[in-house]
Amino acid sequence: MKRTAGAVTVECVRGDITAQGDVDAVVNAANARLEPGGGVAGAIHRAAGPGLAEEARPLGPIDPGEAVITGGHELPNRFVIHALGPVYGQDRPEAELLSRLYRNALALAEENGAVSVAFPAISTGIFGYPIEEAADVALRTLRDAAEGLRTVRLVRFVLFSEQDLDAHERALAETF
Ligand code: AR6
Repeated sequence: MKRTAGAVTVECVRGDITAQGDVDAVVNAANARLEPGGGVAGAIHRAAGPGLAEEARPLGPIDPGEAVITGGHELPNRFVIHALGPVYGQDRPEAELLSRLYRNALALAEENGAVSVAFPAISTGIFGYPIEEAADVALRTLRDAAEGLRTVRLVRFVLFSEQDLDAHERALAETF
């Protein structure tokens, strides 16, 4: 499913964040120390090879809502944006931190001239953020940021399950 806001296209697809060869930057659901972990981070570090952790580690630790950028190493993307989501029920206020993360990740993409960016459903796995709430925050933040984007022209949400895809498609339809 696709929608456009001005010059920016937003789409939701089901898939694997490590298999988005047509986008400039992929966003990693990182941990504070920017080390390989489970979930998205584990998959990204496995696909990128050990050079990614070597480049990322000295940039940490980061706080919830923050993001840093590295090269893509063996991934098919120029950049990986490592973003730390809030742990639901612990890092508060969750919605503000998650929204800040999306804004920071988009700002890094823009500073580096990325035209296309792919996001997983950050914080909704190990960090326990309810998928519907997280999808709302993500899509609303993007709608509010879209007008100010200068280089980014495509934002893709890559969802692992059909249920996560449904939640994002609903939020996309309501917001855009
Ligand atoms: N492609 C797209 N989505 C995926 C993939 C993939 N390859 N693998 C999992 N997902 P999570 P978090 C989905 O737990 O909640 C790590 O250990 C998954 O189904 O990766 O932000 C880090 O090191 C879920 O919907 O991220 C941190 O410590 C979503 O991606 C911590 O987990 C996010 O799940 C971060 O937790």
